[in-house]
Amino acid sequence: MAEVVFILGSNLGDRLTNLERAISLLKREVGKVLKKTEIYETAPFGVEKQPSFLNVGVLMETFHPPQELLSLVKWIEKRVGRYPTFRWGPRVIDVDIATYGNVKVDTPRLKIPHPGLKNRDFFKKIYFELIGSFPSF
Ligand code: PH2
Ligand code: MG
Ligand code: MG
Repeated sequence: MAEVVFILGSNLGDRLTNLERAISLLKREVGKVLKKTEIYETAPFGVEKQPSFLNVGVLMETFHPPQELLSLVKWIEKRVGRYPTFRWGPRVIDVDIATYGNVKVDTPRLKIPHPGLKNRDFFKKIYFELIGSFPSF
């Protein structure tokens, strides 16, 4: 069993509903929710000319190993209505695996801890709210 930090984002369509649908699918497919953060409205990172995001963090426990978890997450994003755009572009829903216990993963498909934990203030803030300390990697 591992504790996973998910960071979800949405900046297209009904952002709040998109986040809620993703969280309810995470509950159904991934495991128990241990903690949720406030929902934050955040300025777009990377590509600035796009609508602002709603972001939220969820701490969960899961038995799924990382790569399997990623496949589940991609399926959930599709179910919520995600369609392809471009890197850092607008999206209906984004479910990022920020951390997975103390496990490190470095494959082309999946990087854990999520690289965004280094340079995105809202990632750090959400992580802090869930874990009580700032990421040390
Ligand atoms: N996600 C991105 C790109 N930029 N900006 C904010 N504020 N929130 C996000 O979740 C976000 C972003 C790509 O995943
Ligand atoms: Mg992302
Ligand atoms: Mg993503």
